[in-house]
Amino acid sequence: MSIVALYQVYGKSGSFEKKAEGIALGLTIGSWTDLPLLEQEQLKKHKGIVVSIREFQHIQHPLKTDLIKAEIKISYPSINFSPDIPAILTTVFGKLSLDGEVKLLDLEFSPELLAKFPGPRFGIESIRKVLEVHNRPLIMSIFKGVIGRDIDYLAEQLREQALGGVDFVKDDEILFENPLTPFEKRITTGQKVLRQVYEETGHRTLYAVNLSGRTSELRTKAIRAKELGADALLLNVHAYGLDVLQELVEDNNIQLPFMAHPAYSGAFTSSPIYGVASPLLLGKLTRYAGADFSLFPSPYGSVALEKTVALSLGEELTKTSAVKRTFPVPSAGIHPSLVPQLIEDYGIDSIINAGGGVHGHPDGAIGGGLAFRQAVTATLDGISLVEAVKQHEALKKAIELWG
Ligand code: 1AE
Repeated sequence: MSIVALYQVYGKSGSFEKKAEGIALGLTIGSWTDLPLLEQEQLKKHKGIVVSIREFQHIQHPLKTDLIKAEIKISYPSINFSPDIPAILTTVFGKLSLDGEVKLLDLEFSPELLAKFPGPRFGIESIRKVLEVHNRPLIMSIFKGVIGRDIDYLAEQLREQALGGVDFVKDDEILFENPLTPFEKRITTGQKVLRQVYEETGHRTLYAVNLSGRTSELRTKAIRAKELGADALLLNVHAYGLDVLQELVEDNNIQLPFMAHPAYSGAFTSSPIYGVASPLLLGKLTRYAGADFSLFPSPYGSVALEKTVALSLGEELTKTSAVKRTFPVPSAGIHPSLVPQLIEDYGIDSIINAGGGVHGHPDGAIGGGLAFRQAVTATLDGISLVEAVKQHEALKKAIELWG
């Protein structure tokens, strides 16, 4: 069992062997050549191994033009760490993350190590079965402007969103425990509203409620959510840590789908020279920790990721692996005109997620949801949105507004 880490570093051409060996030793046994032969033999199985070094002669440091980029691969024997994300991250990027211009790009888990991570409990296929929607991307909308509002306001907003035909509604990630819309009340009210809409229209919408509070409270709250009939839980995973998500996902008393929100992750991912690559943190590790959905900034919206990064993030969530697939949810600033691009980039096994793009519709959230549904149907039927607006009033108003 082992884990192989891929790092991006900068330096002078020819300097990377020394740097790589320093990392491999520094994060494992500390020193090597100074050790007596007997100790070398004893510690050999614990030593990090430099697997490869690749110099990019033509890619310079963004600020220091005399330095070039290199990628270094180092393998760490799993005898050094317990099979959990905190131990893995501390092994491969613990002190190293504090030590100059190094970015952790990827981690390759050996099959034996990956077997210790059950991944999502539900995954794309099971979520689709619950909704009985199999041949299109799902559509999600987000409560907006609900801080300081009471439960009746939330109920009305939920009803409007569901009537628009969205598949999921999620809490805003900034809606925490509060006296006006407490967690349990949101669940029971949400159930009632969504049951009514289902009875009236035959359309099923699920609601992901924000699981928040101190870490020590989360398990009890999640079990209560399950008892009350919650559909799914939203978690600000990167504020809590991935292992908190994994604990909750693996708990047999909870058994609810988990939606990972990317709030706070930019603190780790945004720098081009430091931190952790987005496809690793919001993609691979979020999937291995068990999220059924991972939200991330899309390449086109208001808080955009670079396109290649956002695409490889989606791939990490859906590519063949021993663990189930996680729904990619490219988000932020999404409106109906972006639907063809979203489907081209993420395929149908993805979720189209919008807050302002639903509520900002001239006909409110009902019109917003409907416009998204119409844009999806047209795109999958091979009809351009310019053509589709001739038939669909809600879509027409959305395109007039957002372009
Ligand atoms: C990247 C997360 C997006 C999110 O949570 C959110 O609230 C988006 O809102 P809109 O669609 O940008 O209004």
